Amino acid sequence: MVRYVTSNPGKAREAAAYLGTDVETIDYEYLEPQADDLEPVARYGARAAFDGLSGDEPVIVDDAGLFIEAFDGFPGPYSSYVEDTLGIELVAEIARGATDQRASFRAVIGYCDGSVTETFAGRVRGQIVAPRGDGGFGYDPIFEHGDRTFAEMSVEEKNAHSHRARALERFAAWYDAHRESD
Ligand code: ITT
Repeated sequence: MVRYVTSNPGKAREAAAYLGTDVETIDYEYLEPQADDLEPVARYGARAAFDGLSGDEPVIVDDAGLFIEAFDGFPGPYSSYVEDTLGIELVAEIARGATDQRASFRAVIGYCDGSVTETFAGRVRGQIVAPRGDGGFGYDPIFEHGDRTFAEMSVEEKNAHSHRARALERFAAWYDAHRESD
C-alpha cells in the first residue's frame, strides 16, 4: 500500500480513481520549499512527508502547476500562490490578451520509502480559455484540451489525458518493477 499525501481533495480524488485500492490518500501538509522547478519540490516533499508521518509504508506526493507559454511558463511552480492571489478568472483574462494561448499542466510525483527517493513527471498540452465547466478543481475551468476544459470532464475522462495520470502511470510502472526486484 502506498500513501498519497496531499491537502488537496481534488488531487486525492484523481489519484484514488487512477490507482484504485493500491493507494490510501492522506490529508497532510508537509513543508514545501519554493523553487523554479517542480522536481526538487516533489523530491523534497516526498522525504518530508515520509519523515513527518509515522509508519513504514512508502509515500508519494504530487507537485503540479500550470505553465503558460506566453508568460515563459509562469505561474508554473508558483501556481498555488497565483490562484490564491490573482484567481483563475484574472489569469485567463490576462493570458487571453496575449497572442499565444498555449499552456501545459505539469505534475511531478515524488516517491519516498525511507531509503529510495524517486520522481516521475507528466505533462499535458492545451490552451487557456474563458472559464467553462464546474467539475475538477484549481485551473481546470480555464484549461482546454481538445474541445473541452478539464472542468467539463469527469474524473475518469480527465485521468485519460492529464499530467497527473501520466506521472502516476510512470510511477506505477516503476513501482511494480521496483517491488519485484526487492
Ligand atoms: P498539496 O501540495 O497539498 O498536494 P496543492 O493544492 O498545494 O496541494 P500544488 O502545489 O501541486 O497542490 O498545486 C499548485 C496549484 O496548481 C494549485 O493552485 C492547484 O489548484 C493547481 N493544480 C494542480 N493540479 C491541478 C489540476 O490537475 N487541475 C487544475 N489545477 C491544478
